Amino acid sequence: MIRHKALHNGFQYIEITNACAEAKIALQGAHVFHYKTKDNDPLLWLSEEAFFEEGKAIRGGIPLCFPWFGKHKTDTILPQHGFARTSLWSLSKTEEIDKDTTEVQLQLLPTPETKALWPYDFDVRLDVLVGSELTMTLSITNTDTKPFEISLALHTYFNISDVDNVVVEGLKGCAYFDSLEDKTYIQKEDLTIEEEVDRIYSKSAKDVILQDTHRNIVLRSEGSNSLVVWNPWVEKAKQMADMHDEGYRNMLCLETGNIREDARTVEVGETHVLKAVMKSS
Ligand code: TA6
Repeated sequence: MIRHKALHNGFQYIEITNACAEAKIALQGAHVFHYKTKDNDPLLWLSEEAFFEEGKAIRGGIPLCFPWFGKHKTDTILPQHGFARTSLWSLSKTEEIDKDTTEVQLQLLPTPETKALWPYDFDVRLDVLVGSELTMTLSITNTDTKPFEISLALHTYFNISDVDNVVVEGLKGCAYFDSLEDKTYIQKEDLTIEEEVDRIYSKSAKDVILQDTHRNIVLRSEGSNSLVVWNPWVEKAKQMADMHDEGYRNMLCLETGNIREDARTVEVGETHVLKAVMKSS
């Protein structure tokens, strides 16, 4: 079932339920902010203080970072992580594939507001497959008359039992840029979180596994050679109005993307596809 819902302030979202799973997707940002299968805890973390207001990114779920990741390279007054996550997308397709699987597609096209921030024509689609896994396929087509460069990420907040309990497998031996130190290192062991972490790993398409006490979360990506790992830790969590002071304990961001040297140039008429498949196991 696919239902169109709105909060008291008119904030619109889609509610998906099928025999296997449920999800909620805000039209603003094509933002998946809830996903769970029948027999598991929610896969995605959502802040209890998240804003569900026009023009404000939702803290949690899967914010879409496009057409740039992080601060804009040259103009720091431009919105962090681009404009996709605070723009109103349209619902371009819905399909109940079978009793266990629902597909929806959302589309973002240029507006005067986006052109003022980024002077290019594009056709961006997000295909979301809700079933035993959550599949996110972000396709960026260059409909302009000149190439453009993009950096992007599926900025996924995963729901964890406690930050002390988790281990991230699949990054051992990978180089990473430490955004807190502006330095590059090699990951020597599987990753545990004992402080603020804000790193951009250069990695192959190999799966990343988030090991927790009661479950493992498997993240598979395609079209990406970079993965961000972020936990704001104590001080940053306190500074965020839309995150409880202790909220950092129950979330870890593992963000499939194309960032820094993995940024992509999309030629005229070409399409870049970034895909992530995530599930509890
Ligand atoms: O993905 C990591 C990061 O770039 C961090 O540096 C932090 O800024 C985080 O994104 C959240 O950004 P936001 O704009 O959503 O508060």
